Amino acid sequence: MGDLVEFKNTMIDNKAIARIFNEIADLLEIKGDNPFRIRSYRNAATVIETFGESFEKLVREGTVDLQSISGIGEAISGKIKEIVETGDCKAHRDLLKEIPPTLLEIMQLQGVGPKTTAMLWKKMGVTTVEGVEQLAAAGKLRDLAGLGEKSEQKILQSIQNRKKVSGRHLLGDAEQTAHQILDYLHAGPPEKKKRAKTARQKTTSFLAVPAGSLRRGRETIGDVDILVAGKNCEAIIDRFTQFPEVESVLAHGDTKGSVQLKSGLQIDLRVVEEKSFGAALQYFTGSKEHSVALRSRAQKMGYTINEYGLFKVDKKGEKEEWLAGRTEEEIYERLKLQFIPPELRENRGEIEAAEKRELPALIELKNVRGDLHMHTTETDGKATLQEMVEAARSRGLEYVAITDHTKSTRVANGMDEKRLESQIQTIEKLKRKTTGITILKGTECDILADGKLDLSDTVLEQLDLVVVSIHSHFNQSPQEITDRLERAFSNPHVKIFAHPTGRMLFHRPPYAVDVEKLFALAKKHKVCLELNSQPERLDLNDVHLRMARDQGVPIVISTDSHDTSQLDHLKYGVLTARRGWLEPRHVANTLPVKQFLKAIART
Ligand code: DGT
Ligand code: CA
Ligand code: CA
Ligand code: ZN
Repeated sequence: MGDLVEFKNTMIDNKAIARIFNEIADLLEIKGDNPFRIRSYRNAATVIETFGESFEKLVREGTVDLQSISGIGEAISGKIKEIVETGDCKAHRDLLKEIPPTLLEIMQLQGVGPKTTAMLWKKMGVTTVEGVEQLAAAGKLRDLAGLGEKSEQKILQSIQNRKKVSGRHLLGDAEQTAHQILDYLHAGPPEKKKRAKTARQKTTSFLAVPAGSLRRGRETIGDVDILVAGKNCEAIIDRFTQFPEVESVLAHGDTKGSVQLKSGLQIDLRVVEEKSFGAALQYFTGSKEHSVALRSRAQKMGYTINEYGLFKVDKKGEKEEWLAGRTEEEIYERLKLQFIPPELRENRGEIEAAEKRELPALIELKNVRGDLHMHTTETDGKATLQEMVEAARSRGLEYVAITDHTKSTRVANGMDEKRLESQIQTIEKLKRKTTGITILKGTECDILADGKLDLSDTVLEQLDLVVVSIHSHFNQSPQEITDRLERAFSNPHVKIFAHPTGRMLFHRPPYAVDVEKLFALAKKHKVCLELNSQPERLDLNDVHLRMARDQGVPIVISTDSHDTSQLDHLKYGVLTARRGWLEPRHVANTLPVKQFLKAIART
């Protein structure tokens, strides 16, 4: 939304003025205002944008009566002057107070006009593209007057296209793509050599691993870096450039290939000698900040490191002797450091900790025994209760909590007390038939604007696990949110606060939660904070997790799955937890179910 307000104190070109008028027209259309008035703003916008001279200049010089220009009436002329003089327009501002500005983004989607936007807002309470995406993905948009399934697909496509242009990519998307490419590379030789079986054996003799921000598990990825060591490397680069999803080949050399995929993601592949694979992996994993600090340590010790290895330096500062480089481990060892896991390599104190041999024993995927946040077809999930439980069991989880939405979240078909009680019965029945996994009866209960919970205590007390979250009134002040949380957390049934800051990567900033106060409240009331593993959430983030850890705030890692396949998102949560320096002991759902329930009990 930054582009709505960016032009204060700057030159106002015709385009900027036109944009304000177009937005006024958009907002009036959403409002259902007089069509003639809307038309006059649109006309004026076109006239201004295509006009030969700068309106700013015309206004400042004052020699031309703006109203003499065809398409510019009295009202518009006044507003042009106002915009040139103040950089802003009151009518525009007033409309933005009345109508959520994020609706303008919805209206820009293909297949969505002002009427649909208004309907989404007024009838369904949807104000963000993300909300539209959820509805469309759940097949709930098609029933909206006159839309149909085809338009729904078109809208979904348009939302996906929109994501591509943002420059960075979600960890989840990048990781999946990287794995597809690695599988593809390992599956065979380049197209031109058709010697399927024997060649397959040959090409398995190379090592290919992701490096860069992907290996460090950052929440967003600029480009994917892949490192390859082995023989027959030209063939590997050839095959790489022939990956079916490639849109264009950016570079194709002897030791390096670079491609842009149809999704917009760029992949760099580098081939290195086995002897320096560890050094190259260390170098291309980064981060740059970590590597800089590491290099300066090496220098002090009389070494130098680069992507080829660690070398001893003579008195003249020249490379003397190759000492290490085959593995990362031997490089860190030479530098008298504990091996530093990639997720910690951000120069946030890891080198100092490694020197003292005090690195955390980071949590691993296999440590997580339960998943405490997931949805079923009862609300906005795509899989049934049975399917979710079965999928969790087949992934080796020891327990799951079923946490469907509550009635205030109408877009997700949230449940009232009656429906939840009936789900409780269903779960009881399923529990009697199920072995090998413990099913916890839960809810993801909305915290209403004033901090009250969306369900009555009489039904909350029948549950094993009450997860609460904020899904509305995102624009409250920090104080209002603190008060809201204080009230919610004082309900003794509340055990977990889900996606605590509400941010959605590329979609929505966090609400104005005061994180320090949140941590204090969580500790005071013994409420666990969730690390939500959805790639677009990863909320709490790595920095917050580390603060929470240092302050002794209990954490759980959950997937918030809306489908069986999303149970695998747990790995993104664990990566983020590792970036937050978390050990198993900081994460309550690394405990077996009985101990877990005891640990989160509030009395
Ligand atoms: P990204 O792609 O923006 O998500 O972040 P990275 O960390 O993957 O950065 P990228 O792709 O530009 O480079 C991959 C790694 O290569 C980076 O983490 C460290 C290393 N690297 C790149 N440029 C430099 C450099 O100028 N100096 C040093 N020391 N390392 C570099
Ligand atoms: Ca990268
Ligand atoms: Ca790169
Ligand atoms: Zn949820």
